[in-house]
Amino acid sequence: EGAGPQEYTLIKMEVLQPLPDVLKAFKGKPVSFVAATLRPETMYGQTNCWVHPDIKYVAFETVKDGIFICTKRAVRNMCYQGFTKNDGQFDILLEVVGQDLLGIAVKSPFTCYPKIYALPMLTIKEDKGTGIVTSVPSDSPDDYAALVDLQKKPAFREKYGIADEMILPYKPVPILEIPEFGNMAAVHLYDKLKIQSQNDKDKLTQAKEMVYLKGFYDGVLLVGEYKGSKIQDVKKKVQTRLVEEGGALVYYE
Ligand code: A2H
Repeated sequence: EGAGPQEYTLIKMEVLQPLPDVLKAFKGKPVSFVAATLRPETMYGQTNCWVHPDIKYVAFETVKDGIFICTKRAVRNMCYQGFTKNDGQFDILLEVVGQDLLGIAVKSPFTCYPKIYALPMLTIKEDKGTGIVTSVPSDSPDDYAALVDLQKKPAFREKYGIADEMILPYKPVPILEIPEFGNMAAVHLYDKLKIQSQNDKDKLTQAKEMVYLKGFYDGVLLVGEYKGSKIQDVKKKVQTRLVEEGGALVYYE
């Protein structure tokens, strides 16, 4: 993209035990899906995790955090950032397509839902972040649009073998207040701009721009340790907390 490397918060979403068959080889080790986000302060509102059914993902062993699952492209970056035992080197332990990861249950830091599921998102890009995205439908228009697609289209759920209980109980959580947009900015803009689906590209871009700047400068946290603080004052502190508590790492690309 532009000038220098982009810093992301890498959220560790740990696969719940017992491990599903596709990950059985890693019995006894922690296995995590890892998602790159620019919005660590929104992790209180995670309702699920997104994977692309057709993208290839790999598993590799980290120095301190067990097994990570993400795209091979992301591992190539991570191996130069101290994630692997030998700098610049990694071994691929497993290769799967996203389809094989759908419906897997994980636990993720800071969210009020103790168990969330890996669900399909068709707009994930292979060449950004880890290819896995954490979903915060209250504040991300893309996430809300993709969740509504699944919630209102049983045929779409069936196509990917997603059970109702992986989706229907998961409501967006009010986690930050943005003047004019309320406490569920993404839901507000989805309705206001009459967004139709996760493929409604132009409107989603518009919604993202609107929510982004305003959220950063005027958004106030409604939950957690920094409740009542402005996002711009605590974004970095929330990231530090996530890292200290072992729920996240810092990742650059
Ligand atoms: B964000 P940038 Cl609440 N494909 O995290 C598509 N989208 C991806 C991705 C990929 N491979 N990797 C990361 N992302 C998403 C939270 C969030 C995000 C909120 C609001 C806006 C938002 C929860 N999802 O992003 O191109 C991730 O979603 C708006 C763009 O590097 C990540 O942060 O700027 C963001 O896009 C990174 O996008």
